Amino acid sequence: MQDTSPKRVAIVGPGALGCLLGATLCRVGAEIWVLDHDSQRAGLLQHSGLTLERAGRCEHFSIQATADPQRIGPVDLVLLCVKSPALRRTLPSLFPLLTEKTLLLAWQNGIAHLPILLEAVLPGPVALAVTSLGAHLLAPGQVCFGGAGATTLGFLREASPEAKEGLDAAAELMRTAGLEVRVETDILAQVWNKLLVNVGINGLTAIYNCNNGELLHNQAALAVLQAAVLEAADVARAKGIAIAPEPVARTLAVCRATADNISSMLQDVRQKRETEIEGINGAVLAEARRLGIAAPVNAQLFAAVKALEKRYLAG
Ligand code: KPL
Repeated sequence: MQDTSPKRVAIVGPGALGCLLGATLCRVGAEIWVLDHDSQRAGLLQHSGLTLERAGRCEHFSIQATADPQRIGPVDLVLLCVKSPALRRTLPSLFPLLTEKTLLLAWQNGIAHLPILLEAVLPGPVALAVTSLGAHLLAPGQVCFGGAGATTLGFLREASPEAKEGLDAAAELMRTAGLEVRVETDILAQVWNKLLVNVGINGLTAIYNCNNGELLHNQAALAVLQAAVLEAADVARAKGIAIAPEPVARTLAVCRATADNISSMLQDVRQKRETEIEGINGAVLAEARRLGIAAPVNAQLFAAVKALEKRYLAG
């Protein structure tokens, strides 16, 4: 049988998730490259590699890192881990990595990335990854595991048999590395089910400046979480999306499973970066308006995070 396992893997964006995936795939012997728009940080990663801290233990991995995609050249698999606000400007820099066989796997939260990926003209197949893995960065290249969670992969558009084989091989590589990964045909439902979780957790953790688990002990936050998730579930159902039962209970389960994790949105706020609020509560609000559905709690969360962002982005 032909070995279709991805050998050369490029991680684009060495944030918490990118570093976690890089370190995890190093374990199974894949050749890992990290592409970073920041050449200074790329130099640091090239020199110091990745460190993964998990359950009090630290593991170190050597990788290759660069800000120059030409140095990497064509790869089998691209794990696109930049945040959705950076997606549009990142895609053109990926062409040196891509052939018609390269699978591009996009790991963004929310739904803002969907139209960008659908519009993009790229040489190879594009698939989405929807994950509940938790991780946060301690320093550049040093990542702390924040909770195990399932990852689902699937194509946004109809894919060729070769592309499907490529996705199965990527899933198998990740499973070999110890991740819980499955391939689904209805990835849009997965995207929305994850969106509902992010709708409930991300904005609130940014507003209360707390880890995911602390939301469970904050009655005011819990009431907002529940209302925001139910509003988003109504919007999803009105769009005909197959939402899994008990979205609030599932969101609380993610809070428990990733209790020590600093959500990606709180990490953005602490680092004074643009957040993904537009693609999460903002996107729910926009869809609700289009459908004539009220979403006042999502509107409040959106406004509160935008106000937080404005304070540091303006300064
Ligand atoms: O996806 C996440 C995020 O932080 O963006 C969760 C699942 C909430 C884990 O922190």
